[in-house]
Amino acid sequence: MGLQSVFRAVIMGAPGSGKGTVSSRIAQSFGLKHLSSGDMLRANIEAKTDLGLLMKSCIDQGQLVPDDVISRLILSSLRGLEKTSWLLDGFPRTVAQAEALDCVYDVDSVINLDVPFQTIRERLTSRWVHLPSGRVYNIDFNPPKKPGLDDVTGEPLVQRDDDSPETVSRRLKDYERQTQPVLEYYRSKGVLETFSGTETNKIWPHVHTFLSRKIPGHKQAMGKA
Ligand code: G5P
Ligand code: MG
Repeated sequence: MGLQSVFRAVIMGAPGSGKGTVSSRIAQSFGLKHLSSGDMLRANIEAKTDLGLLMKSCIDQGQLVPDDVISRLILSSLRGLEKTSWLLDGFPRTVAQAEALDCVYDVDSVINLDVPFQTIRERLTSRWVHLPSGRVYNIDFNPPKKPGLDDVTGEPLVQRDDDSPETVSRRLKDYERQTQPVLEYYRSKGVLETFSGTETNKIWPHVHTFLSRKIPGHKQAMGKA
């Protein structure tokens, strides 16, 4: 546990395992600041920043961006948040990134969403996103109120360029090769907590109970939970 009542967490899981969906529930229930590396990169692409222009083809093809680029982006966005509880989603994704984060912050808990790859393949083909906010929809699971439009702004939803079936396969392979070692890294530090299942609504209560116990000031908030 960090000093004072600051809580620092990471959410991990394969592409499409529900990190974004669960993160927004965590942010809402526990007030952690949610920082998604993918949302930040996509915002840079949308805004046509130098970084976005350089990284677009890499991301569209489902390849990881270089460790130093993403580590700098995330660590600089954490600057000034020393007294804020946060949740990192999508970072770290390689052992080198985990080590870069370790230089600056101790992580209190790592939540690992363990969802079968077949389930993931089905989900990602029916995902729609509102790029400016990162809000995520799914035609079967959480459809927008009006087809094709964001619930809050009414702006159009799009499909991510990296959600085509071939690109999803590549992302899943990269995940096995580059990101699973990060799970080992955190397991050996004793901070890894794995939640397995095929449905977010069934996984979520377990994550909620776990965090209720972990987060300072939330211990008794929900009774036994
Ligand atoms: P991202 O943006 O970090 P991924 O690939 O890690 O991308 P992604 O695709 O954003 O992860 P997620 O956040 O884990 O998936 O999942 P989600 O969006 O919440 O849920 C997926 C879909 O399933 C949604 O449509 C949701 O509504 C639906 N869903 C959720 N639960 C259920 C359920 O129970 N049932 C059903 N039916 N549906 C459900 O990274 C993108 C790229 O950025 C670069 C890389 O190029 C990466 O490929 N990048 C990095 N590169 C290097 N290092 C890093 N640290 C990087 N971070 C990003
Ligand atoms: Mg996501």
